[in-house]
Amino acid sequence: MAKVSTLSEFLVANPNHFPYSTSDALQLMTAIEQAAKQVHSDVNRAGLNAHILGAAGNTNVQGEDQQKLDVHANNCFIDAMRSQGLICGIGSEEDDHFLGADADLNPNGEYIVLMDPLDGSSNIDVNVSIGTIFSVFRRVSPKGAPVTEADFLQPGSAQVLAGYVLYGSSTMLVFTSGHGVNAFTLDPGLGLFCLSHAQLSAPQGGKIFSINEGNLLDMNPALQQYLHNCKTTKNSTGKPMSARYIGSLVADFHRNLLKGGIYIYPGTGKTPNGKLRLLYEANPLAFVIEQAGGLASNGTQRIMNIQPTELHQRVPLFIGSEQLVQEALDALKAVEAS
Ligand code: P6P
Repeated sequence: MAKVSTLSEFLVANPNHFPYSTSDALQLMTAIEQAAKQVHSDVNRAGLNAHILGAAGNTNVQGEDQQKLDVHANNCFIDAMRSQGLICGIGSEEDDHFLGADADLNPNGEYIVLMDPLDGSSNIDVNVSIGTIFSVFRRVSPKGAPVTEADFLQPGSAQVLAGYVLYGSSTMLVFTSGHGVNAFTLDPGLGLFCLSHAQLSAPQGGKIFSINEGNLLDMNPALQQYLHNCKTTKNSTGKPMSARYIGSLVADFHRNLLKGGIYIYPGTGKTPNGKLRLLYEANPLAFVIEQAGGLASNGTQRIMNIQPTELHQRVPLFIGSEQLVQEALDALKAVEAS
């Protein structure tokens, strides 16, 4: 039987995968792996430990009810990153402001991390897959100085590492450092993430579209027409497509990455910038999908070209197989041009 690569073995065997240093990559990914295993354990026992289920009784900066596991996962990832000493700053969905030396992060660290520690957490109590999304940049402020907002407001094209953990029927860690996308599945017996999908490539096309159509009537008429066409023969597949919507971004994204498909969370009349966040949801998944041969856009421009202006800014998201995303963007453009 072929030798299975653990995450650490993979990083050591591919020193060119991390432009700065393999030891940095090992330390960063070890921190992420360590926290992911802890969250995996807690998520899988959540049903048995009622005290960690349910709402934490407060809301995050987005005005969303924080789940107890949200807060717990946030603390797990912050603690793991703090212990590595490479990270000078963390921006998290669960924290209003970015964290630096005030959270005992190392001012001499050379990297900042942005994360959604537990995306889709409202699904925890109904046992639906959830995920962690992470994005890593080199700092732009001087080493040793306090971390600054500019360190976090970099375009997605400057990411050095990004990926997600999917807590589903199995727990998977999927990441890219700009040299393709590799997926590692947790072997609970070994307590190690092992390479299960090497150099993942997203199918060019697909027959799945993933969107919450509850907001349909408040969407751009061109998008409404595109979605109607998805249900007829008037789309690139030549037949009605399949609607799949888990309501957990990482799960919907991962299915489309493997099987082909498009996920859309558009702007609407009420929420012109949609719901998803640029820095710790759209950017990291855009890096992954582009490295797998797909596309990620806000409807008019490449997600990773967007110059961020604030930590928690939202952005419309069209992401997935190249042909399907391009078809949706063309449909939007066609109406604009007419
Ligand atoms: P809606 C979960 O809250 C999340 O951020 C994503 O994981 C998910 O895709 C989306 O929101 C679901 O939002 O409005 O369809 O319930």
